[in-house]
Amino acid sequence: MTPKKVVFITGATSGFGRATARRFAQAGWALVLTGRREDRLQALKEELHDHVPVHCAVLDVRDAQAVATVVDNLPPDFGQVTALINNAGLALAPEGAPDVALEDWHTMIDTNVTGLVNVTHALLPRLIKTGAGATIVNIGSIAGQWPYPGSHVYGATKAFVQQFSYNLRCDLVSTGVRVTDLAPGMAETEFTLVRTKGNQAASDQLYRGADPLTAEDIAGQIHYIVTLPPHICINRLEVMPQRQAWSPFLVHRETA
Ligand code: NDP
Ligand code: 8X3
Repeated sequence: MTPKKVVFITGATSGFGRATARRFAQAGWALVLTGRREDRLQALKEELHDHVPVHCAVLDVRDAQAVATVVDNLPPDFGQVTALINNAGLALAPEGAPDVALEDWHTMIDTNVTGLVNVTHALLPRLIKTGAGATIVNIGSIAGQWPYPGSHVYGATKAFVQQFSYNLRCDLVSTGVRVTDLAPGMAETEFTLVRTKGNQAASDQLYRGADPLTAEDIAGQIHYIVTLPPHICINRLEVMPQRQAWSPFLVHRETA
């Protein structure tokens, strides 16, 4: 029997990551599911393991040693990774920069930049061994390209994701490994609940009437990117809900 292709997903306990696990399970891939919340990983494993092989690992991507240990200890059937979905991430502190706790800036950098780099570094040898058709999908954001008030360090971390993805492309061009910066716009997940530290009303208000993207929409885009013929690489894919668009430049006027 041909071994199943393996997808390694960070942040599989919620939102895009969980929907991506379900999408790849539908397509018959073996799943490596990681995240900090063990109960959610176990629930997802229960849901999917009758259909495809599932390996779960509790993992905080900020911890480079823990990342290396999880990767070093992948069971043999999950060892040859074809796709890495660098999805774990978060925004904090929607208020303006002067009012943000330094700790929140550090948490975003540690997760969205250091965490993504930790996982990429640990899995690169396995992806290169897989070669043609292997794919790294880094979840960036429209915030990495377009500034807006309250984005401060979050948007800056996603700008890092974009440039790191492009630079990786250059270094991996002879290996067959593809790299994509997938940059979603507004999508209804637990993202705003996390950003507002648990304010469900604020989250509901943001998405109300906006017909936002869903986690399943993004999972579908990830699956599309990863299953393209090996000679095609999407460098960056920016996806917004139809009802979201850019706004005019911000101008602060003195009052008379
Ligand atoms: P969710 O809050 O629903 O999911 C975030 C996931 O990241 C969770 O599974 C969480 O798992 C994981 N995570 C957070 N911190 C860590 C950590 N230190 N170590 C490991 N896992 C971690 O949000 P989304 O699904 O929306 O977000 C996924 C990605 O998409 C993020 O990178 C986000 O920046 C990006 N994005 C989101 C958009 C949106 O509008 N929703 C738009 C553009 C980009 P756990 O807490 O169990 O560790
Ligand atoms: C999340 C999308 O518009 O909140 O990355 O920055 S947005």
